[in-house]
Amino acid sequence: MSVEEDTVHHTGLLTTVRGPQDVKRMSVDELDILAAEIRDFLIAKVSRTGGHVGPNLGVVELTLAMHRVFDSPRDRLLFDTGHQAYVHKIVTGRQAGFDRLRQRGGLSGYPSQAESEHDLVENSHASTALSYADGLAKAYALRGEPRSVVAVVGDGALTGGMCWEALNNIATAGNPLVIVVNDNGRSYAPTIGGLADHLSSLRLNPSYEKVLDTVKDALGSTPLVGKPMYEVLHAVKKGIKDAVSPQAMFEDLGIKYVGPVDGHDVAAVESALRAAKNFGGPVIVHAVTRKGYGYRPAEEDEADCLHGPGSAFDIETGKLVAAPSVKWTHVFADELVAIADERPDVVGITAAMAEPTGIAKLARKYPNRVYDVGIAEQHAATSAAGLALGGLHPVVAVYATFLNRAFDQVLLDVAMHRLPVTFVLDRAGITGPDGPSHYGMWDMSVFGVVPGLRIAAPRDAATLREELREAVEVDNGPTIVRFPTGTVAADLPALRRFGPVDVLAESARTDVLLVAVGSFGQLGMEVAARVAEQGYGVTVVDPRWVRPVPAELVELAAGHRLVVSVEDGVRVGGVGDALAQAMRDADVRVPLRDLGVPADWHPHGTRAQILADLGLTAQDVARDVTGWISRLDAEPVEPVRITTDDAAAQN
Ligand SMILES: Cc1ncc(C[n+]2csc(CCOP(=O)(O)OP(=O)(O)O)c2C)c(N)n1
Repeated sequence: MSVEEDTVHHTGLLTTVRGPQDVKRMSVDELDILAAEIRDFLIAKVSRTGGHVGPNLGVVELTLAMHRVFDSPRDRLLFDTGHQAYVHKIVTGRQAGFDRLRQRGGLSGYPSQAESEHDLVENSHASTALSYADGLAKAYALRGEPRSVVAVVGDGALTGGMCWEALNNIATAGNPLVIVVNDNGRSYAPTIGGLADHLSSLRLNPSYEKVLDTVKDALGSTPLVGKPMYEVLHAVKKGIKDAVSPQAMFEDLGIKYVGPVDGHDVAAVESALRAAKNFGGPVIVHAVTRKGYGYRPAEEDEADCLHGPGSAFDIETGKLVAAPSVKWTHVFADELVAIADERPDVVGITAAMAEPTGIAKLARKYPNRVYDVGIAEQHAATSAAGLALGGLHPVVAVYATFLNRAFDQVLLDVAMHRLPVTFVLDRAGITGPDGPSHYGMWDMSVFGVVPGLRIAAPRDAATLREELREAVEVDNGPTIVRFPTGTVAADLPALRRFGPVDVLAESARTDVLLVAVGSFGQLGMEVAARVAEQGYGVTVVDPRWVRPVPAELVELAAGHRLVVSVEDGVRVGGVGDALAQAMRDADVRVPLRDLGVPADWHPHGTRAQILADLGLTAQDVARDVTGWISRLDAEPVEPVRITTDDAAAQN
């Protein structure tokens, strides 16, 4: 953005906004200026911290209108997924926090109860808002409280099954409730599926023609947007051949439909919302918006309209400032394509995240071997079961945090049938700026209880490639390959392999067996070096396959005086816990200390900061290990020696 453009909108209206009442008293002209100032503000702030810029630029007018028509916090405003609540944060007095958005101690990237009474739920996983709204509306009806409940939900989030379960109930209950469908035609990429087609068909009705015209006019006078938006909307319209009765689907359900309305026209959205508020039953307001509206690099970003740059970006280009590096995701994506070249039975599944998970690379080479199922992780798992029953080997690539939703599907639909499905969990462990609901720290515990499921935690690029190949070779049950977020560290070669276990470091003394899970391999090496300075010998191992617990790991444990495990997942039911159980079962009485993530809600920050808070740095672990082993010197424990066969018999 040029300096000139940057100053155009700075008439200072935004600085007068301390709460929703300040937006309520503005004139329509002032609102237009305020909307432009909010866009400048968002672009300026988020370009420094990273965050969900595209989605928030698309809901500026929508959010202003909501705060004018409804009285938050008395009326309840819910944002599905929660990634598009920045404008709501600005309106509710949190402007100052944007300098430290998503940074430790700073503003959360999602709604946060601790931040404001205007944030009722702490969400970041999609497709829940309608269910919360259903319950709230029922509660207020029963308690006789005349409050409005409003839920904003994107067309992407609407591909999630919970939304439809909620709609079914909302329609039956008949309570007053306003559902604002924020239809920008996109999840990250264009939203897929029958529902998306249906929403597009809604745009074919005569009032949509009017919306298109209005949007066209607005674009003419909005320098940053211009023709592309009109063309995109129009192309969508032209592409739909079969006009079906548009509102029918919702109205058949028993939910009143209002729209479509131009979501960038505050007055139009406002009048639709007022009508909806006064209706006295469940109403859907269908708002057509443009993701990234008003910021050309976002609007023109084919991949995802600058959905959520993870770190600072250049305002002119929208490109990340950080130098590109090789990410775990890239290594996975490349290897998957290599495997698919050799194995025609290998197919990919993504839940609306083809680019972020790397599955897009496979889709580009083999478009008919990748299925984007929408934001539908449960369906992804059971659909994968179907693919496997049909003779294929599906690779389901999701963020670790999102597979939690599909526990029952993994357990009963996949594992009970011993089906060969590989789940690839990206962003496992502590992820950082997205905060507690995005941490992928439960997977090894939650899925560790699934019979017959094998879990691999690679430590570097070489082991990721290798373990992915081992996973897709398994033909009698599901596998998980999990790895963290960010740049993959340099390869750390093993000294030797014992069963599936890689021995990374050994010494003449066998005081401590350090079990370094996944990407903690390098930390293990540093710990060993530090502890060696205190005169103790540490054997560092990477189990590679953490579930089931390798018998060889138990055998190694038996040959040391102390076992310490360190993992990037919750301690309860984690790798350390499972190893302790396997050792008890094998009557190995060597003491074990398990280091990991306490089962708690850990705040957002960088991954390094959170790991440091949890004592998961080489320095902290070395200090702990030295303390524990030197205390054992005071009360020595005799190591018990058993063989691999003994350990296997117990497992
Ligand atoms: C259960 C779940 N799966 C995946 C995601 C990742 N995700 C975040 S936003 C998003 C797209 C949302 O699209 P939409 O609801 O249309 O909102 P938009 O960003 O387009 O405004 C996805 C897939 C998520 N938050 N939750």
